[in-house]
Amino acid sequence: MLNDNYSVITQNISSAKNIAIFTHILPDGDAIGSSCALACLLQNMGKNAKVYLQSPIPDEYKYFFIDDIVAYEVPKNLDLVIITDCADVDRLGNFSRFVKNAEKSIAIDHHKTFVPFAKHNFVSETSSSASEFLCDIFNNQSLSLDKRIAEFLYLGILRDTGGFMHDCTSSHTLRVVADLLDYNIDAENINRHFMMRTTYKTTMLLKVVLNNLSFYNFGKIAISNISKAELDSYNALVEDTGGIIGHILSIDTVEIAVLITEASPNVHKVSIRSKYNLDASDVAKDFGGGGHKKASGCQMYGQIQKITNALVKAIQRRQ
Ligand SMILES: [Mn+2]
Repeated sequence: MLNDNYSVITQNISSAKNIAIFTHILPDGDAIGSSCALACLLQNMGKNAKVYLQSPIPDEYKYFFIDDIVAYEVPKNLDLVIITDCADVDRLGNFSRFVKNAEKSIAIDHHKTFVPFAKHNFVSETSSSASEFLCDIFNNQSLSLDKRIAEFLYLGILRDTGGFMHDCTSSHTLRVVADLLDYNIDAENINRHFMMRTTYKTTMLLKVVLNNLSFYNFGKIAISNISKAELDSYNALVEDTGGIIGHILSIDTVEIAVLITEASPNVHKVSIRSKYNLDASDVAKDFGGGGHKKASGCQMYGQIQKITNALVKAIQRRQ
């Protein structure tokens, strides 16, 4: 059931000793930030609490010391399971069974698509991030933070708001962030490490993308691609293209940006971004994909030129 009585959370915590924290598979900054902040807070309260992940933590999060709060083997005899930043039970992957079997479980989330799956479910759709929502819960229950907890919460809010730029950033978000800054967190270095950093491979792929870039409709539509051979020449994976499409969309005339990446021969991962009113998910749906109004994707098969032409036509039809 859905709940806004946060004392249920503290009551469950105070009667538990061994607590496991889970988050969604392929964890992002908010998943890591919210779950690690909670683990630190619970450890400060003398609890035996850790975040359990089912795949190795992505390298970038090793910026933080996490060895004492992140583990991979879920212990038996858990008293309580808490799940952060997870919109539904499927996003827990293999760990969903631990939630189903748990006597006590609490989900804390911020997604509009949240489907209750724990014994107690807390969701705040107006929060930018699970991390922002956790700040509110900690405040409401007078739980004390420290610098380390504040840095994890800051990371979560920073990443889910795209550096306080997405429209999920409210005045309340910024007030919460102001309170976190009072813990003397190293915001400058966290910003640099998590928002302004790229890799050699990604930079080389950006070079390819700019080389292959073409424009349609007087510069409103921009499309580029990376072939499998080009990926291979830099020993790069599809994941290494992260952030590149943002460069295309940032061009002043461009309203719709498309990046086609050949993941394996003739299998293309298509990313679509929209700046204004054209619904990127509508275009993706034409090709069996989906997503949001401003960011969507689909998978397409065949020759790059045919795929490009089909995408341009699908976009032009909606202009
Ligand atoms: Mn989130």
